Amino acid sequence: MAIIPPSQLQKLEPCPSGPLQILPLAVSAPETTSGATDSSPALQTLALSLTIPTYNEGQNIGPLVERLTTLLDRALPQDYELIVVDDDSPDLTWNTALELQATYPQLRVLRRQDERGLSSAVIRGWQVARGRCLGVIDADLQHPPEVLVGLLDAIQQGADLAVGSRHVEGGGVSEWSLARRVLSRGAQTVGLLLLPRVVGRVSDPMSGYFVVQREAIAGPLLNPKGYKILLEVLGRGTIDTIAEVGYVFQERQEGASKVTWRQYIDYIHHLLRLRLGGRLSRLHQRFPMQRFVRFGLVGLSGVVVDMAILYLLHSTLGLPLTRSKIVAAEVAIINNFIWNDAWTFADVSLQQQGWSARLKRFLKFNLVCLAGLVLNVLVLNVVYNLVFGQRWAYLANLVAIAIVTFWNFWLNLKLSWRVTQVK
Ligand SMILES: Nc1nc2c(ncn2[C@@H]2O[C@H](COP(=O)(O)OP(=O)(O)OP(=O)(O)O)[C@@H](O)[C@H]2O)c(=O)[nH]1
Ligand SMILES: [Mg+2]
Repeated sequence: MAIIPPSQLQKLEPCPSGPLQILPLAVSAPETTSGATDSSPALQTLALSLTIPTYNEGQNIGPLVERLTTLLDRALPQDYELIVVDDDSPDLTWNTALELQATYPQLRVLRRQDERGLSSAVIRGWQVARGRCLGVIDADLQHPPEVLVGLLDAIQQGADLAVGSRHVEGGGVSEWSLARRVLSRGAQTVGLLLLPRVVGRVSDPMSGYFVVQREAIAGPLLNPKGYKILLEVLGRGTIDTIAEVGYVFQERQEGASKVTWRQYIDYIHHLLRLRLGGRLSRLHQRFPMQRFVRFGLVGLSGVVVDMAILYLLHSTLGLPLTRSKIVAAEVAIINNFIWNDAWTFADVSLQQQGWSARLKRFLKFNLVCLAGLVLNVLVLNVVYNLVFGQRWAYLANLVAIAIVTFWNFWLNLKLSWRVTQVK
């Protein structure tokens, strides 16, 4: 492992944490809890801040920075910055970038150690940026740097967003296999179906090469998932005018791709999140999803207990079905209470410690479940006698348990475990 001198480490910029939100240039960034000087963009503004997300791009970063600075020194002399956001690459890309700073003072380097992921890396870069325009480019030279000039021109002519596109005139992909072309187009089609008003606004919504006016995305809380940061910008930003500039996606010369199947899953997740937007978060507020999942898992453990006891009493000891079921269900209720109290509603029980409080909770829980038990026995008998016939007691019991689980959850939620009530 290479030893990096402390003087080199000092050149790293602190990485922002907290909400993924871009601030307008006039507003100072909130002070960090560590008391570190914030990366307020108010100090000195620039025309462009270009973020370069990297992971193991040590061989590419030098040539990229050289090509970009040659172009930008002409287009925006002294008026731009390049921000490398490296996720602590094993090949020490961040250190390679730091070494470039001697030649390219407009280069800033962030080494992220607490977070991972392309989209959030881009936003972290924009959070320390001083640019009135914010851009992103891949580090692996697949995005031809020359196209940046066209993107900047489009912004200068009034576009809120200028996107490098493979699907307009002048655009394309160099040597993609048929499979990759199909996957890329397939992903776009899925996007069009799920989120037509966002994905349909540009010809290449999968592009990771674009420049956007800061004010078009300053404000809203960003919440990207995976690779497709452009979706987030289109979905949450205030973007009126969009320009597209064709570019040919080059073959990677050095380093390895980081694309895996995971990115496709993240992409669908991201689309759904944008699609459901406020509705999903409102649902989250109203419906305690995590508790429900835990309640369901505890319920499942209760099913095992219930089944085992029923088997023991009815099949092994030969007791009548109804009596066996009542005992089995009560043992399952006790099991469920213990787990729910210690896990599902642990936060509530912590506030009400002591045996008497616990006993009260148990009695309440039991009362609610008693209603469920009566229902359970009724359903079991109806299903057992009328639907499945004498041989299918366990299947009948499963159906009864499934129905009663819903009933129990609903009742417990409304009556006994309601957080507002017990708090
Ligand atoms: N900071 C950071 N950068 C990443 C991460 N994943 C990928 N990148 C960078 O994001 C850019 C795009 O990633 P690639 O793996 O090249 O993805 P791609 O260009 O869609 O696919 P290929 O054609 O296979 O290269 C590159 O500059 C990567 O180094 C990550 O988790 N964190
Ligand atoms: Mg690439």
